Amino acid sequence: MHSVSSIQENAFQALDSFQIEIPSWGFANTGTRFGKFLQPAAASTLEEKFSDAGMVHKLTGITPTMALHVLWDLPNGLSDAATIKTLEKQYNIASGSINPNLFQDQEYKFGSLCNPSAEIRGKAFAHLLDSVAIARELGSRDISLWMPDGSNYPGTQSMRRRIEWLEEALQRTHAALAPNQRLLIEYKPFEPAFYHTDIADWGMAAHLAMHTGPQAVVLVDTGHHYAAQNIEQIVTWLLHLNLLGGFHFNDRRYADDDLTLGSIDPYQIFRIFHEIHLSGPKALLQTAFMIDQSHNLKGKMEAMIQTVATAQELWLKAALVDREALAKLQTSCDLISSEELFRDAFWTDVRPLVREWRRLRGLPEDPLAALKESGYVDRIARERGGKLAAVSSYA
Ligand code: LRH
Ligand code: MN
Ligand code: MN
Repeated sequence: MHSVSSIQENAFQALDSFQIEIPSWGFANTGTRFGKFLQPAAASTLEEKFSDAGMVHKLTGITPTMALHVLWDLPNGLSDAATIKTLEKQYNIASGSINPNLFQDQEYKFGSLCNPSAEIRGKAFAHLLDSVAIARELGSRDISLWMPDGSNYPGTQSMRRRIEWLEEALQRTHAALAPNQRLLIEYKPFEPAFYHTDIADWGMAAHLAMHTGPQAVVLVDTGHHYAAQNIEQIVTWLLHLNLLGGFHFNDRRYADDDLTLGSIDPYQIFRIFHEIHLSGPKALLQTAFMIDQSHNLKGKMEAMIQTVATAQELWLKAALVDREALAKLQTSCDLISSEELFRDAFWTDVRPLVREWRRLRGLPEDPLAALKESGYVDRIARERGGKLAAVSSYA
């Protein structure tokens, strides 16, 4: 049995080790392919996104970086980096992962890096190199690549040739990385392509990472799996192979729903976090925790804070698993006791511990309530008035 103070010590250590990156596009108006419901408080300029991210960090203390999407946030490429550096200082938020955008240009109708046209593949590759240069200029470690490439009808594309084009482009991108940079390869089974997707699952992404080079790793977006897939087992394999680069966290009921984290299945995130805790501090350093959600009904600020706080609570719950005791129970195949030990940690109400941790660090004990009291959302809603931001409906 552990004493109350050792539980608290363990808990605070776990909380001190946890940070999560917020996406710039989570503050903008997004929607589905059927349309967008505009929110008066949504951000439509880069400065507004930085301001919102700064507020989330001020209230939670664990979101020091914001992921940027090149086309949405740096429409002029590298020359926008100077503006970003000013905003970083002004709003106390650093640039996080840099996301190339290979899915909006009309030329990418039949693919980007896998397009049968050498000219279009070249254009997509040039965009990757620009993204690497932007990341370097902004001091970002990770270039986070997701491609929409695929096809809609059998027989219409050579899946084989597209693998070869992709392998080549990724290797050439790897050659441009600085020693401290990484290329994160994200997979997704379908959407926008509905017959085949060029990087459809973790096996393909793992192969590409291994083939590309030591600085290429896999990104797991929790929304990018078929229903019923065991995501924590995929995470375990990637950790075993030293190929886990990071996560895009969100929740879903059907497909890539991009709902707030834990709104549907918090136990799954707990199980994923348990595998990371099991792998130790080195795995944690190499694993980028990022949010990729786009909620078109909930308020942007509220939804972001909900997700950040939920991630923090689930991280802590998973830290509370007595891993030594669990290993012994697993070895003796004591099914009930091992499962109950696991479930006990999940069902522990960690909110008082998190509140105490926040209080000791001078943070609001309830960030959602603090947001409301601050009047921030009312103010930005008045000032911004629901302008439409340019964000794709794939998000
Ligand atoms: C694709 C995706 C990818 C994009 C983001 C906006 O579904 O998850 O990570 O960059 O959405
Ligand atoms: Mn994603
Ligand atoms: Mn997605």
